[in-house]
Amino acid sequence: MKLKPKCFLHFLCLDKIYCLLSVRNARALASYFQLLDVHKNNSLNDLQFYNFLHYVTDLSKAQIMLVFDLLDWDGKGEVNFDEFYMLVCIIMSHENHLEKQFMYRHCHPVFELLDIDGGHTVGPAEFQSTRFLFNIKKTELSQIFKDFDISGDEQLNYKEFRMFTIFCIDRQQRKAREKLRKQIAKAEAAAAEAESLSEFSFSDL
Ligand SMILES: [Ca+2]
Ligand SMILES: [Ca+2]
Repeated sequence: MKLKPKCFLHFLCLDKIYCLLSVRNARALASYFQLLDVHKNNSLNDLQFYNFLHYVTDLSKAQIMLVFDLLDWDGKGEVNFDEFYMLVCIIMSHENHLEKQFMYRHCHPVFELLDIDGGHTVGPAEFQSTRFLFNIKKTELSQIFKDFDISGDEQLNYKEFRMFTIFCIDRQQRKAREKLRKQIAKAEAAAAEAESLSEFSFSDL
């Protein structure tokens, strides 16, 4: 999933810890939602929703309609502002490589979103069809179930899913620490090299 260039969402700023918009940005988004809501019933139907997502992302029609059905969990044929806001935060998280952070911070709503059949568990097929929302690689799926399906029913219940999100964040933080450590080591090596070079030129004079 990628945001198309020059669309309105590029002007919004997502909080990197909570993966939510500021009050000012949320107000701007509410005004944008009102512009899309041409029938003035505080919701978007599938056609309005499709045109919005088709305009701002590279998602296919099938993916857009799946997202619509996920958000419209009660089958009313409409998406209200709260659901729209959550979707925008998911898109922005994806765009900022914070999708795992979003899953961790908003674990329960995400779990409910991915539980397509409402059976209170997320199965491999549900993960497979929704993985584009949170950038979960196809090759990761079987490992996820191997590692976190403690009860062995080939489904993740909420506790198992929560453990998976904690693991994702932990792995992400470990990678970030490793990256920082490498950057510091590189900077120290460069500084040491510069120092030895300056010593060499002074002794040379
Ligand atoms: Ca399910
Ligand atoms: Ca399980």
